[in-house]
Amino acid sequence: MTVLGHEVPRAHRLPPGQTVDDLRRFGLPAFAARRPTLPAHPRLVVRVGEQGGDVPVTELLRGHRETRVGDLHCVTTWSAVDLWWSGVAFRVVHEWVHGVFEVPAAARWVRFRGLDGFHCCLSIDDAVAADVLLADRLDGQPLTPDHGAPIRLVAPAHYGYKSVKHLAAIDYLADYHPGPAGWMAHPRARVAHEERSRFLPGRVWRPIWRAAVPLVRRRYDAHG
Ligand SMILES: Nc1nc2c(c(=O)[nH]1)N[C@H]1C(S)=C(S)[C@@H](COP(=O)(O)O)O[C@H]1N2
Ligand SMILES: [Mo]
Repeated sequence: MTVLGHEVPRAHRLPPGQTVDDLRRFGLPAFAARRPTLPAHPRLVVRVGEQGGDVPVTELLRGHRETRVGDLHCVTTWSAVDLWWSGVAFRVVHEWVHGVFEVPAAARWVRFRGLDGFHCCLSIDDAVAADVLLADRLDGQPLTPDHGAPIRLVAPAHYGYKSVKHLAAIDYLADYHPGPAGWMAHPRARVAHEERSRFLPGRVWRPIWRAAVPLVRRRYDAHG
């Protein structure tokens, strides 16, 4: 990015409390050992109350592919920047769901579930933002198992735990469900507002989460 002809250093565009690092496989420590068996072709199941079925995700990817640059901001204060994700906007999937099922007005949350059992909710309002993608490619290559193959959610305006890897199912729900991240996850988790976790202000969480990084890295390195 240039402003008045001067290149703005990347770090100056980071959200509060973040520093740049490389993209490496990461997540909750309990999920480091969970390497799900991956299907060759993505399958995405949707549930809306008692209704449900398969989302034609391969067709939607074919017809609505877009490529966007987006950063991944982990709550533990590292950010991987300038990642080129390619996939279909969640809002395209959301419109397809509305065309096929009766979605009650009370369903204000969508839960994203991964093949490893991890899951997390976004409010519908946050999920339909233009930059929320179901991505199957990163930097021009098919997603690797490390980074969420066959498809993952990418929600760059929210902390990394919302960007669920190995996406298998989406559920329309009336209530927020914290999932395995529990109190560590914030219902909205907007990086611009530093909504890292519940109970304490984001800046208070910074050193606490930063101190956890070496331990989590060791767990993930042990499961290559
Ligand atoms: N299925 C699944 N998705 C997940 C996680 C996980 O453990 N399982 N961890 C989350 C967290 S906390 C982060 S920071 C990012 C890390 O993405 P990466 O492994 O591509 O670096 O994935 C998120 N999505
Ligand atoms: Mo994270």
